[in-house]
Amino acid sequence: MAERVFVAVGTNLGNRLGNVVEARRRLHGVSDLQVVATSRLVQTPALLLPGDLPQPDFLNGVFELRCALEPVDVLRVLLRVERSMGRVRTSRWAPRVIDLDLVLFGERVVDLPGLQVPHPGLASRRFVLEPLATLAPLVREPVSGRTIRALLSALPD
Ligand code: A4P
Ligand code: MG
Repeated sequence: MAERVFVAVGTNLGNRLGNVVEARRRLHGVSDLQVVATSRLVQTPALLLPGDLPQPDFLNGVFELRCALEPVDVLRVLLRVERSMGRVRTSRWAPRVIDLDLVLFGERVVDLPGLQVPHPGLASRRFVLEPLATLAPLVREPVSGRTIRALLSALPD
């Protein structure tokens, strides 16, 4: 069976709901790739780096993909969709029209200079775990071996 692939989406500029819908449409239009599910979306205050200026709230969610692509090819697709939607990279954690992160690719572990899977922030981010748990509570994060539901319940309030 094809591996279950999960992509986190985040947006805090412009029409945020429209951005999520448009990202889904563009991803689904890529050959050898389907978006098979979209999580519940959550509005969350921006997690900032120390010293950052305030930012608008995020709309966050997770897409589930089925694809016949390798993880690096999925990342390339995500970066292309971000660019095509007008994402401009300025500083780290700057406000963004669209951010697409590859959070899980089945139980594969990838550690390359430009790609870490599972996404390093996964286990600590409620704004990813909560939507992901609506699609895949019993899927395991392969490094810790813990389920998404367990990671979510382990988060501090
Ligand atoms: N990269 C490596 N691994 C991955 C992966 N698994 N998925 C590389 C996607 N990209 C990956 O990302 C920088 C580089 O990471 C990519 O070029 C890719 O080669 P970026 O999107 O340009 O930079 P970034 O997003 O500003 O930084 P970073 O560290 O990826 O931040 P995050 O984790 O994306 O967090 N607050 C709320 N409430 N909601 C949010 O969604 N997001 C962020 C950014 C901060 N605060 C937030 C949210
Ligand atoms: Mg990113």
